[in-house]
Formats: sequence, C-alpha cells, structure tokens
Amino acid sequence: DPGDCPSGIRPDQDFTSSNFSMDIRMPGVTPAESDNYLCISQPVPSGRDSYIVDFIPHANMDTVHHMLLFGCRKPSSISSYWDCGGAVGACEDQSSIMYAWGRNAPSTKLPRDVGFLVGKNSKMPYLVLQIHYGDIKAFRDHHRDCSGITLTMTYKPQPFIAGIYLLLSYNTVIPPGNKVTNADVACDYTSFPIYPFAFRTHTHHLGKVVTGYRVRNGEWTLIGRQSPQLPQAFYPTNKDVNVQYGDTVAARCMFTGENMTTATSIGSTSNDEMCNFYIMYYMDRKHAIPFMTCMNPGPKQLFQHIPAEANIPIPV
Ligand code: IYT
Ligand code: CU
Ligand code: CU
Repeated sequence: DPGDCPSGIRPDQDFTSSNFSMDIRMPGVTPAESDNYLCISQPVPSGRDSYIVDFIPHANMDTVHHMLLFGCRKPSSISSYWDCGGAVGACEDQSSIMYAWGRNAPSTKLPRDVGFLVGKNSKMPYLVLQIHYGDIKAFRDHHRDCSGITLTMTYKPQPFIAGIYLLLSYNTVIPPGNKVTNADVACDYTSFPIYPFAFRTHTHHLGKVVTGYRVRNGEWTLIGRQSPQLPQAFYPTNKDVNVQYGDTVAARCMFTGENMTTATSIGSTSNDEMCNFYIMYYMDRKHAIPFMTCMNPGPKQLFQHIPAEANIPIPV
C-alpha cells in the first residue's frame, strides 16, 4: 500500500462516457527536511489524444508551499518519487508547465471548451508533479502525505487548446546597491491569435513586481501584473486581451539589489535570480501551439513607453 493514496486513472462511473480522472498524488511521503522538493510522474493514456479540462488540488497550506505540474517527454527519474530540488529536476527535457498551486492563491479554472492536449499527438507522454514541502514541523508526527492533484480529463476533442507562452530573461545582472534594475523581454508575435486567460510570475528574492503587456500600434495593454513574492500561482488575466499577428508581447521584471553586496545573475539557486512571465492562453484547435517562448532582451526604444505601473512595487 503506497500510503493508501489514490493514483492513476479512474474511468467515469458511466462507462459510455469519454470522461475520466487521473490522480497524481504523493505515495504517502514524509519529507526528511524543510524545503524538500519531491516529484512524482504518471504516464498519460498514450493510444489516443486526451484533454485535461480541470485541476483539483489536494494540498494543505500547513505542509505544502507550492505545487507545479509539468508535461514531459521524459521524467528525470523512474522512482515512485524522487528529490527534484537539486541537480535532478522534474523532467529530463523541461517541457511545459501546466498548473501551479501556491498557498492562499486562488486556483484558476480552464475556460469552458478549453483543454490541455496530452497523449498521442502531444509529445507529452508524462505528467510530472513537483511539490515543495515547507516547514517540516508539520511532519513531527511522521504522518504520510498524499498531496497532489486530480485531473478531470476527456477523450472528447476540445474546440480550444490551452498553451503556455513563457517570456524569460537569461542575461540580467543585478548590481549591488542599485535600488532598481529592470529585466525587459519582448517579441513580435507572428502566429495565429491566442487568448490569454491566466498568468504567472516567477523570480527569486529580489523581484518586486513582474508585468506583462500586449503592444498593438504603440498602445500598451496590461495582460497581468503581480508581485513574485506572493504565491506564484496562475492568476486571472486583466481582461479579454487577445494577441494576434503583428502585436508585440512584452514583460518587465523589476528587481532591487539595494541590500546586496555582490552582483546577482540569472541561475537556478536561490542566491541567483530568474525573470519569468508565463501566459496561459487558449487557441483554436486547428492551429494550436502548446508552448512558445520569448527570450529577446527588449529593445530600449520600445520600453521607453512602458506604463509607469511596471516600476511600482506591489506591497506584500
Ligand atoms: C532560467 C529560467 O528562467 N528558468 C525558469 C524558466 C523555465 C521554465 C521552463 C525555463 C525553461 C523551462 O523549460 I518549464 I528552459 C524556471 O526554471 N522557472 C521555474 C520552474 O523551473 C518552472 C518556475 O518556477 O517558474
Ligand atoms: Cu514553494
Ligand atoms: Cu527560479
């Protein structure tokens, strides 16, 4: 008994239905130390396309700091669960983030008729769940933890496919003592329309605010703005802002190196920094693209016109 935690695929009660659920839950684990990152993987049904249409988190704020779900070609381990906080990560080839849960953060629902495509035609045969366990005090009684998520899934083709557009800076350096350092990223958008509905920000300790925009004909329209010091979940986007051929997608991370004595660069440890703005969108199934990235340092000229709010810290 793997801690008697539910796992794997469960068909719908009604056997004629195309719906089913999939549990991705820790197999009754007791983290050894505070700030353990543990990962588990589950294959998705491979013979045919399936769609994730809802995420139901099972996590307790007292024990779990955050959860991230990835779609993967190959998980980093075949163990029932593994430590994925160090050299070994979640996936061997980082694929795509699909869901995030953070303490106290609202859980974003996929809109109606929208699903993440997994399985046969998706190049994502595995799902990997990463759980960051917080303070180990909650495990003083040595209980076994079943945290994780239940996915509501269907074989029924969905009219719209969900995807992720990740904007990231790879070359930012935050000098010590400077009150404000901006990391700017921008790309021209040259594909079929996307309809953003949620966004997520990610930095480490020095990020104060991360903001993303659509720029159309010189006009900046907010997609989302959040403090990366709040739970790094997906929050609903500003309003109905679509992105189409000819637009520019732009993001700024504002950092402060005020209290630092050395320069901080982009890297994977908590002493390094990151600048990520994730857009979760849907797209017509006819020409759906599940994952896009933008890593262009934004042109200075463009960012002269960024709204002032992008440099106003969000109180936490
Ligand atoms: C260097 C960097 O910014 N790493 C980020 C973003 C990233 C995510 C994925 C980079 C790649 C990916 O395939 I998915 I290449 C990063 O590591 N972000 C963390 C998680 O790893 C997702 C985060 O919490 O956003
Ligand atoms: Cu966390
Ligand atoms: Cu990071």
